Amino acid sequence: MAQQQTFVIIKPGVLQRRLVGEVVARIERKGLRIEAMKLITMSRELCERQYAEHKGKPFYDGLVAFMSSGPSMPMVVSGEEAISTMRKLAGATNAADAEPGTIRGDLAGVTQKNIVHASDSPESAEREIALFFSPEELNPWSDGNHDWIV
Ligand code: FUP
Repeated sequence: MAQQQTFVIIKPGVLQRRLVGEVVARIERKGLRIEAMKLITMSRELCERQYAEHKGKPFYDGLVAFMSSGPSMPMVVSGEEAISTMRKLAGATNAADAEPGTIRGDLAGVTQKNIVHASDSPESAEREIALFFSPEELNPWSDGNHDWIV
């Protein structure tokens, strides 16, 4: 089992719904490590770079408008198999398909506003982390000799 870094965005609307703690708590309870986090309002240009793969799709314009509509919280999250673990915690993209028990299943009613982004591959994670964070903003840490995580 490999240690990985993944990239997460707590999307616009989560602050307004006072759900940041709820989302962060789920990431922490799983034993993942938050190694970078900030609060920003994404520019349209940053959204376009983040979601370049979706350019031309029917939901693209709405997605860019939504993601730049208010404050969001990009994060770097690390841990064992962090990429797939974080995708499972997030749940299915489509709000109606997301299973109860997942972040989207419990908190998202609308697909466009589906609470969190989580990278889908090591290549995406690397690209997205570099897009949002400088190397100095990353804070790697370990649990040392304390085996807190079961
Ligand atoms: P995910 O990897 O789960 O974030 O999903 P995608 O990369 O396929 O989609 C990115 C974002 O586009 C989703 F989080 C929400 C939005 N989207 C829609 O609004 N409608 C769709 O049909 C698909 C995606």
